[in-house]
Amino acid sequence: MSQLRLLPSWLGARASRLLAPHDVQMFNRPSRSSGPPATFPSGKRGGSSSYMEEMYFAWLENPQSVHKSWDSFFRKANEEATCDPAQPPFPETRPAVSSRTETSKLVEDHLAVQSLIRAYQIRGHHVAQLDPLGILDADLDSFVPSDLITTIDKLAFYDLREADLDKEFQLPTTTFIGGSEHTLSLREIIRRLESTYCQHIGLEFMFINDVEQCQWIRKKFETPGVMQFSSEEKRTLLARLVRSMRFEDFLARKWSSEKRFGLEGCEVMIPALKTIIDKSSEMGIENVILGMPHRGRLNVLANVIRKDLEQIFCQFDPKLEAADEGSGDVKYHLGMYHERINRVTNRNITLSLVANPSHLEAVDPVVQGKTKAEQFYRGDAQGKKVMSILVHGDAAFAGQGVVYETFHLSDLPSYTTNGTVHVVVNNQRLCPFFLLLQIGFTTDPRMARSSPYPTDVARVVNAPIFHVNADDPEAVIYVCSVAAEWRNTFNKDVVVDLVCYRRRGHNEMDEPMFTQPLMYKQIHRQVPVLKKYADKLITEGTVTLQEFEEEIAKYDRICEEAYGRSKDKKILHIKHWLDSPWPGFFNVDGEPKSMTCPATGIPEDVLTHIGEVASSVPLEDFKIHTGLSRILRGRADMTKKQTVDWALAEYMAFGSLLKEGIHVRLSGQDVERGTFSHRHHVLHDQEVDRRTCVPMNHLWPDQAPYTVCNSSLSEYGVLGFELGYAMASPNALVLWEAQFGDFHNTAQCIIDQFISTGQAKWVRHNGIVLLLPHGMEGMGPEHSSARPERFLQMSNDDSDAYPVFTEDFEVSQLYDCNWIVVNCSTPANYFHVLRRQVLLPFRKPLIIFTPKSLLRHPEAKSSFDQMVSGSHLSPAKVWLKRYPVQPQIQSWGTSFQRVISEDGPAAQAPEQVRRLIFCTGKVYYDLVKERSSQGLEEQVAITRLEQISPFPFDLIKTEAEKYPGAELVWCQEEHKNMGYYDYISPRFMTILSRARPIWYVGRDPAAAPATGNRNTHLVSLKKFLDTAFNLQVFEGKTF
Ligand SMILES: Cc1ncc(C[n+]2csc(CCOP(=O)(O)OP(=O)(O)O)c2C)c(N)n1
Ligand SMILES: [Mg+2]
Repeated sequence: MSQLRLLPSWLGARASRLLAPHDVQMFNRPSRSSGPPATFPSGKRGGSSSYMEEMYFAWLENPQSVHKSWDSFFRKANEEATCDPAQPPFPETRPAVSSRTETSKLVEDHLAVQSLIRAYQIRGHHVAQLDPLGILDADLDSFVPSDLITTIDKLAFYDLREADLDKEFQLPTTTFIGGSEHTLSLREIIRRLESTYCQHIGLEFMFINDVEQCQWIRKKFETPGVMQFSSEEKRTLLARLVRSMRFEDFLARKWSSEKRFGLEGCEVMIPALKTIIDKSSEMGIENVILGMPHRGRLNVLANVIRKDLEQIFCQFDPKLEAADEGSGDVKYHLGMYHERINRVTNRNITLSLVANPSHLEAVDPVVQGKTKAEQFYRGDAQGKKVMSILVHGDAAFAGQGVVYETFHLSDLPSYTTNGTVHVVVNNQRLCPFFLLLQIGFTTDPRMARSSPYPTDVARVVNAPIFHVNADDPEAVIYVCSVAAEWRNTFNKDVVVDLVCYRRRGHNEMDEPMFTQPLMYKQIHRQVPVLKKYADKLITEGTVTLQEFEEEIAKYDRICEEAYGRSKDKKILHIKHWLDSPWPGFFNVDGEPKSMTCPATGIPEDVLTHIGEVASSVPLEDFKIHTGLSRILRGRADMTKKQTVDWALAEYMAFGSLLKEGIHVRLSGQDVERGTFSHRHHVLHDQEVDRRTCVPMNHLWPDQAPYTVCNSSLSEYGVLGFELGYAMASPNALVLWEAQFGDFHNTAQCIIDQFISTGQAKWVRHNGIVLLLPHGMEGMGPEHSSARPERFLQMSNDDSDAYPVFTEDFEVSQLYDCNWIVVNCSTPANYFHVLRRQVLLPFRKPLIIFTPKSLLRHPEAKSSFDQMVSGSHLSPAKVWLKRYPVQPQIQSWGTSFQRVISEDGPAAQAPEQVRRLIFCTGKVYYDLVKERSSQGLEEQVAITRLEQISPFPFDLIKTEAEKYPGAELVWCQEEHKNMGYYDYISPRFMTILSRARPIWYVGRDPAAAPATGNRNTHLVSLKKFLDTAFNLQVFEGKTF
């Protein structure tokens, strides 16, 4: 709120407030900018009292510190004031009224009033009383905009005078402060503007480019009497505050030395979230997906999601045993899913809170992806049934880039969730009074953000931002109700900034007095919001003291009883904390229904049909580019010859899954065409702007839908989004493709915290597929390596344990691992691994290193034979017959081959073979070429490892045993400290019982993944290929 400084009488006379005396607070608010401005006022700041005050105080302290024009001004004014104290020393800027016509004055005054109204709408929030402690600035700035009428002298800014205050003015159509009145006195106009924009609600919305939306907000907040609550509503609000507050008190009493990241200081968040949910339910929402950090999470689980209290309380017992495999997670990270009746609307509502890691804001895109998927599966394209709510901490909201990335998905057709309500728990501000700080952890907010508010990031998507003083529960409830209405009217994001404080430290074990003693003395004096609100309702007669006390006693009893029951719980089932249950997918115990995977081959006629559609334009009068016609002719030709390249194999995999009712979604940068211009899943009419066709959606009349979408240029946000999408249903193939594999590292948080560890922590399976273009092709250190070593290092299969080869070894190994890492060398195997991903009776993340040059390599082709179901005698099946380790596959048709063994001359006489080279991916083709050029087909066998992790111990053992006299070599094109070597080496040792060495052939260790010099690239390639076929090189070496 506007402030009055201690001025000399001649300044003070001008500065008497227009408003009620309680608005006037007598203390200084230093400006954010250091030191006083150095020049004489001019332009819009001329005559501004706050500016002048700054100057005056600075001048008083040291006349040299201000510009000399100010110095002489104050000297002169002082002299004049000494002569005639009644006379203000300010020069009169306004020309005499008599010199103007009455009409022009009328027009000018009306224009001035219009500007004044607009000034409040734009800048009123800067002086709103947002801080519950009454000492802080939510925008880190004590500056009072000069165009707000905080003191009478500011009327001069608009060329208005005190005498104008009681004149009536016509109200413009851009304000609703008049209600049914069209004119108001200037005094009343200012009073109503102050009451709308400068009290406990601060509105930021005038940057929105849509007039209708601005009008809507103005109407919601400006209309007189909008914030009136029935006594029923007030009692509900009080009861919700009781629950919120007493829940934290209860935990604090029972477990005083436990971390729980309590909500104290922002207890109003519980009624706030409940209001958003109530209002949304009233407007038709049936499913709400929430994401939030640690603070207040247990309270949200208890009082918003309504998780059984004993399930929460039992987690404080250190002796609680875990029923599920995996690491589990701390209580304030777990997710939850609950269907119930909304008591206010009496409608069904499903609430889920998505499990999240400690990494703040990482869950945001995940929540959005899950929300999008739920909308998609319900056919809720407009988001009328499903919505998301994201809760943020102020420091994280301002500091984490993923917040921005997530906002940028909010209006993209394939990523929009049709509006999210964001709630910021804003407990961190600068305290100029004590020059002390309230903190994120221990950081001064001025050091933590460059933007005035922590919420400014939301402005990029034109989301309105409603700041509200969290100690005024009714203001909070009103704002939340409008926010929910906004989301459900315009289907756009909106932010509620709950300006609050933290009664304790960062967590309950933190001592805030270490770093902010005076601030916390002040906080400890602060009357809790519940008491303040209860007192208000008791005073106004809405509730009696007895009713209030009974409400408290009732909830305390509920907690005590639940606490009693919680002591009986000895085992924690994290399965009961799933945020996304998959009904029917697992058996009743949550286990896979089988430990087998059907063969992934498909009938030949299905392959042919998909090939034909892939090479056609299914729409009439649709003209495609001639270059594309050539590509489609190529596909038709391959289909006729029953062969596939990489792109066509992918088509076959996707198309066949669609036929089986599996939704396929492929997302990433430029995925529609494919980074390497090989995919072309979206055809563009060359003559009609924006007319497109996705042939994959024209395969069969009753097929599942195919979504292919170019994403924004984000990895963290988009991968998180797709992960959330894959979370919603097991019956989908959700793929994210990196433009080049190395770009996944800007999404590392999603990979580390969710993909590799998610199941272990939260029991939630996830079948997301990452397509990471990878390969050393002389393109330089960037764009070459998708960093397989990183994924392999995080694989959890034991390098030193000799496995037991049971009949279901292949599938159970997949079940036990944290993710599957493959590098396919043939299109057919790529086809199979994509299909296997969905046909498995459980879900695992799948990381595929995908090719670049192999996309067009003449040898990198597969035949239908390698992809069909049934009794074809394909080379794959010949191989399987010879090494019958996969009985179910043998009888059902072709499948993914974890290892592709040598099938040339060396395999005919394995005992003659002198070297067996194991490799993975594209280097296979270089090796085959080199072997042929050296005529070593009989002496050297080459075996491809297609599934790197979990390591196919069984097949590698068989391969090694097949060539008893051969030296074993691992060859890779990546540098020695990268790629696969460190992963495969100990596993080879285990399976070979350390009886035979596995020699390394490849590039030397290096810091960068690849050279930037093409010639160096070729030289190093030749060098390691020479070594690979130098049969003497390891002679006499020991291991
Ligand atoms: C990405 C990330 N960086 C750092 C942390 C460590 N950390 C945990 S809470 C916290 C302060 C968060 O402040 P804010 O977002 O304002 O939430 P508050 O605790 O004030 O509610 C920090 C830095 C984290 N959890 N995640
Ligand atoms: Mg904070």
